[in-house]
Amino acid sequence: MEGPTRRPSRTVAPWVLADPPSMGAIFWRKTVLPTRVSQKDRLQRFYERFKGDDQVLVLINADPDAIASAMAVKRLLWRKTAGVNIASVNIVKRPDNLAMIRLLNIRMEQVGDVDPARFTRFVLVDSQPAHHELFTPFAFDVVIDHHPITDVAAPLVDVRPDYGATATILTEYLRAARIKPSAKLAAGLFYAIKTDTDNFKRRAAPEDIRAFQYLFRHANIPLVRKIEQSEMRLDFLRFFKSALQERRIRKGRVFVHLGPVPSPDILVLIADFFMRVEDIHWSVVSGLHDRKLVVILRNDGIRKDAGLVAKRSFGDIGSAGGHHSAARAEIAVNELPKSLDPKDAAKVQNWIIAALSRNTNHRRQNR
Ligand SMILES: [Mn+2]
Repeated sequence: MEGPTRRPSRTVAPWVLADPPSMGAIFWRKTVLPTRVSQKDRLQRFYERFKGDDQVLVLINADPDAIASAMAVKRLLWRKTAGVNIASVNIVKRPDNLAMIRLLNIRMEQVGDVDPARFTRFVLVDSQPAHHELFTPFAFDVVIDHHPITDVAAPLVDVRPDYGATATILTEYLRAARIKPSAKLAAGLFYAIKTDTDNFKRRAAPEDIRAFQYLFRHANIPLVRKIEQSEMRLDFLRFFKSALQERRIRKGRVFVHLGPVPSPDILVLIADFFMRVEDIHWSVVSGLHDRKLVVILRNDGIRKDAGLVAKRSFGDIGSAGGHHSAARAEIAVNELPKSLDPKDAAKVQNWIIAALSRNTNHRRQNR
């Protein structure tokens, strides 16, 4: 069986080489080693952007994918430049992200704390310059991302919107460079792909699956598990207690208003928690944070539209929107009706229930 499959490539190659050499090269590249060769080219173009005495600053909007991708850039440039620093435009607050930074020993600064004059090269990963105002002053040398492409001008732009994670792209760079990732770097990239694809429930490319399989072999999986399970902070637990005590349940809908909370993530965790109860098909958890009333909506996604409900109920006084099963509204406290005292939890709760019931009970009439 070997003969027939091998013979054509043997006969094709001399014919290609007999043609103009440039044509031959293209033919060879496109038919024989398309992904490999182009990834090698990408890696070469990446390395061409740096010199041995460069001080490199990698900028990110920190989330697991951005953090892991920045780690990979640092690894790619190890011993190839004078130094690589990572700076983020946001302050990391999510417990799982904090656990990732701590468990993987990631050194990261705030962009406001770094002196750009100290650096000679700038890299942006998992974002594009237009995504954040703090990115705009920088002249990036390299931009690697997987979000839909915007107007990007940089000597090397590698944006692949089909990919589920930037970590997948960086895994390909590492493999092209024949760098075996450390157990921690692999854990970071592995976790990044898991979160950005929502455990492959969101759109992903075959490349994401391939990178995932590869990283699994190298990653410290218990570390990944610990990061993943770090969704809570100890001080969050008392809000679970009051949520269980104060909850109101009406026809499979649970409502709870928690008053001031140290982070809106608490509301998300509790709203998701109530959805685990078999009889619950809507969960609405609200609280006050940063002079805003934050309302988190969850439902089972069966013939419901949380995004639409949020928009109709709160869209004219605040920002509101989301998907079919998950939505969020944020209303500045001074935009609330004057008659409503934001400190009166029971009144705020009633006001939220009234606003929502206009849009959930009579959906058909509202159409
Ligand atoms: Mn991403």
